[in-house]
Amino acid sequence: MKEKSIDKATLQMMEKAKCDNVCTAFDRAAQQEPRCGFGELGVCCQQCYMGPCRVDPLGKGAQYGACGIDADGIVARNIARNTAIGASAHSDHGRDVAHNLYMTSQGKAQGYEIKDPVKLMYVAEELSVDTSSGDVKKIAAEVAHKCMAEFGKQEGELIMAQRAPEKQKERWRKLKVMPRGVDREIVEVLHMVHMGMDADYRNLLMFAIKAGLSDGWGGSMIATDLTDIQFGSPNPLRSKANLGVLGENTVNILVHGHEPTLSEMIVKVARTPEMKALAKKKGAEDITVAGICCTANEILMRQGAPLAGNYLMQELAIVTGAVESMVVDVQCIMPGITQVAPCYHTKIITTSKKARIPGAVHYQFEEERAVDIARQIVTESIENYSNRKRDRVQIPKESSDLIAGFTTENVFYHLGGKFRPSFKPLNEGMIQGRLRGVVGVVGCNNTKVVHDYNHVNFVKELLKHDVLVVTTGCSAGCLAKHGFLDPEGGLQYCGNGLKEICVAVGIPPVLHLGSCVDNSRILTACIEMVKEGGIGTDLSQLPVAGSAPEAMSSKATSIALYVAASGIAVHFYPPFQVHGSKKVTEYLTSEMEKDFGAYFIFEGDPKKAAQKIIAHLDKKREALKLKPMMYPPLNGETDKKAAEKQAAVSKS
Ligand code: NFS
Repeated sequence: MKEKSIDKATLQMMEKAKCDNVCTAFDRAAQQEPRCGFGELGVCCQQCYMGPCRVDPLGKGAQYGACGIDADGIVARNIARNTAIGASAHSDHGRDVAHNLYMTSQGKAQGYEIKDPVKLMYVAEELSVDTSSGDVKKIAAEVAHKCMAEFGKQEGELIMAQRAPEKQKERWRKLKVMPRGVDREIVEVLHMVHMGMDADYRNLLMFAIKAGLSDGWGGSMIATDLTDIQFGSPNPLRSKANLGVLGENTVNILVHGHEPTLSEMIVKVARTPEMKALAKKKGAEDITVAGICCTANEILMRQGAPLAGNYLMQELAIVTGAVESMVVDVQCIMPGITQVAPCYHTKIITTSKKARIPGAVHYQFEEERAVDIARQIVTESIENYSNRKRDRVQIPKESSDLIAGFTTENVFYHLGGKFRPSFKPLNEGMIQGRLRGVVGVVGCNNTKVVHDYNHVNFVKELLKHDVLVVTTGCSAGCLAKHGFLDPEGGLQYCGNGLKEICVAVGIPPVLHLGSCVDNSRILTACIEMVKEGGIGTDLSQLPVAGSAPEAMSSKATSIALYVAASGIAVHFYPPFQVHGSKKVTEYLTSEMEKDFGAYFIFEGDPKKAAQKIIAHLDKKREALKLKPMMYPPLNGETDKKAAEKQAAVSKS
């Protein structure tokens, strides 16, 4: 049987799960086969109780739903609804962070501080908040208020969308997709997909794009900026990734989900002498707090906490038998974890009123009592250490070194060198042909793809062709585990041009930019490239692209749409469920370029997908009349020869 993952630790835990008689997502997904073809193609409609209806894409059976909607309408409606769900998740996250900042400014949030007043001032000025008083709390309160108001704004344009280059904004205005307010656009799309509303696929797609843009240039951007202000902007730091970070003799607490508010506090509390002493008293050497999914990225980027695993490893982390508690907040949390946990001693602790799971203990998170709640959770986890069933423990050895903590602001600094912070070396690298371009590799794992396979093989192909990779989300988790975020380890995959830049600047060839809301950093980094000059005046002209090679969630749909609508071509796999409509598929994969300057590539083979992206970058380079690439790409069998040739060119 084909292996379901390329990650050794994951495979080892899958084997253990089998021995322990534990069912995981991999098993449950297999039980769902064969899937419904109508659903896969997106032509199943469940908008009203006359349904579910389905349209035969082969043209033999029914061509319309009971109400008369055709395949194009059904497909577009499903994508639009999916986008609204994804955009709402990111945006609600952003709203919660804004609320936390506000509570902190009022002195009502226990244990929180405002850690980056410099960024606070920068954002305040952008939001037209008066900063003359220099009063951090007062300014933070106003910034939080202004950001919260962006969600409910009914008219005008999102303030942060003004960061986009002029050409881009003009395009959005012309197409009437410039978002007014975040909630406004999401609700409008949800209204449109109600039965008996919009049946015009193109119109539906435009409104879905608008909701997506309200996520990328609204909810997500607010989440990133306010998290930086509140918890501190990340800076490059070292840490480790994979299940091997769990301690054989430490109390292991896993934080999982997305919002940084509680997890940051748990890390802080777990590092206090008081808690460490309690752990020792109970026979443990220390306390390990590690993360899963995007919570992992949040605490890694700012606190250097290790990353235990990505999305498809959440249950398998429990299977190690060495996890005292898994503390979850919102999004990407499989209800399956409470089915796995009873086989070991692990406590599943839910903390959000919006995400409760049967079988879990619930501690409602409240800013006012954040430290108390964190202390209670850490204490109970320590108490649970003595319940660990030693004969059921098996922790994989795998753990890779990594560097994380890059941001638009500090990448600036690193690429520019200490004394000349600018994006110039990056742009120059592309102009001179040392660097082909930059690709953001992001997103989830999906049981329909061999776990981590697409991320790894897609990135390998890009690096070989001198493409710098930036990464977020569970893709970052994957690339960290497989050694790409380690400056020494990552270099072995690079073409010589990229290698030269990485060595000169001292960065890995894959830069970890954070969680999925931090995809907004990719947008702001692109803006800086445009500002630096020489490679286009609009994001759609840049030799850049995005990819979610193992996409899973609705949030990925929203991200993909706002990235493409921002002029950045997107590879996405498994594909959007649109193939039941020729028109929708054609729009996304081709016609969209005329409107937005970018389009979608739905390709399952990671090597082929990378080659398509490389061809896209080359097309952009040609249009910009950039110099030809300095070095031939490293290729398969000829890798060694090409490397020698490149080394010779380098020397001369
Ligand atoms: Ni993004 Fe992050 Fe992971 Fe996918 Fe889920 S954790 S917000 S949605 S699965 S990358």
